[in-house]
Amino acid sequence: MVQVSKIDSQGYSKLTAQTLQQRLMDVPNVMDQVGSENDVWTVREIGDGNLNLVFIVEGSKGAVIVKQALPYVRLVGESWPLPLSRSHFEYEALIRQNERDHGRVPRVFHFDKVNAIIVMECFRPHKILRRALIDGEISSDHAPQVGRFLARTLFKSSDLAMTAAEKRADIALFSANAELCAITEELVFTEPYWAAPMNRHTSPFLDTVVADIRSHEKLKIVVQEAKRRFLCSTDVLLHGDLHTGSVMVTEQEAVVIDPEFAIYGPAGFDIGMLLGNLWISYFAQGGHADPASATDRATRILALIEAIWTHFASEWRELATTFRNGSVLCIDMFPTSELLSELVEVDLRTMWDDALIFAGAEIIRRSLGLAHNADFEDIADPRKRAICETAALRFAQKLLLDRKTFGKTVQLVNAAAEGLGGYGC
Ligand code: SR1
Ligand code: MG
Repeated sequence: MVQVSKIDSQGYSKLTAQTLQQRLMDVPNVMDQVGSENDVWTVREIGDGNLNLVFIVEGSKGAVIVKQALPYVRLVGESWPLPLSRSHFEYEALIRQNERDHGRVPRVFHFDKVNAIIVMECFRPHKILRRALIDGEISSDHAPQVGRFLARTLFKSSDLAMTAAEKRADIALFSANAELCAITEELVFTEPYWAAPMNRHTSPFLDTVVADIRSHEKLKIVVQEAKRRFLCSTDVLLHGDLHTGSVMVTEQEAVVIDPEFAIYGPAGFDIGMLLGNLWISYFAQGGHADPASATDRATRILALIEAIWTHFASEWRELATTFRNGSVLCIDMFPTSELLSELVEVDLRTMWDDALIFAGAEIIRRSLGLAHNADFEDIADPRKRAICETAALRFAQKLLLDRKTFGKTVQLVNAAAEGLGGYGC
């Protein structure tokens, strides 16, 4: 059982590697995992994300991760304040995700709301999926796990699986995660499309493609319509920031972390974020490996994308047959129905089309907005990086503008990426 801290009334104070043991050693659930007060814990700050402090704490019994929200955006500094409440939304999302897809997210051992601290399961020897892909470690075993995670967490938070009362209460709870959503609204859907001060890109090589994107009215309208769906929809509970840095892997296992951007929204958003980041990785491979290895890795990333979608769709169909206990289309009303199967296929097509648009927007913002990805950033030679980024951006433009011409299947979309020769840089 999760224990809520006794020191709630003392107010927030920032953890350091030196103070952490003192602060947490009286929490029984933490001691159970790490070791008793007589132990000396080893504490290292390992956070390399944009927002929070993250410590790994090791003792005689084992290890935990201690994540603390800072009252500002770590990437930018104190000039950009950010509410500590994101820690609460992450905690609430982790609890729900663990119920909906057991074991696929870290277990929470302790949550301290005032200090915005979550003590959670440490996945070892996992590494961040983004880094694994950069290192050429691409495993097809991840596809069923990630595809099912998406289907289970999204479907089970939809009106097909929740009662209206439960869903309304949950929407109200997560609606307060407004500041984190504002980051997405600005950094994903708005700032990349004008010369916002915090934007950056590989200049001068990307100047032409960036200018093309910023002056393309039709493209900007597609993105604004997608932003509107992100703002208006309360379809399902999203992870909200499901990029390849939010997935940790071994060769056999993939787990999902960091749902602090959780919000109700369109199901295609999580799918599109993840696929967008996988396509980024695909286009970056030429910057990380010799042409033959890059081609091989890139082909395996496309296969991974295809398999994730296939597993997602098949699990969604399965849940739509067996888990329809919500306020809409409930099993009692439609025990079996061919019409219902058609409706499920319509839903899947909508999610797929949305996902392609969100993926396009994600690829664009990671190349010319504020928050970039190591996939491209770690390519030291700017000319080489720009070739990869340009191919990715051209593909993103096609996702936004021409996706209907690709055909409906993931294979055909992948073929459009391949046709651009993204891994030839
Ligand atoms: C200022 S935060 C930038 C990005 O980091 C997070 O992981 C989200 O992706 C956000 O957009
Ligand atoms: Mg994160």
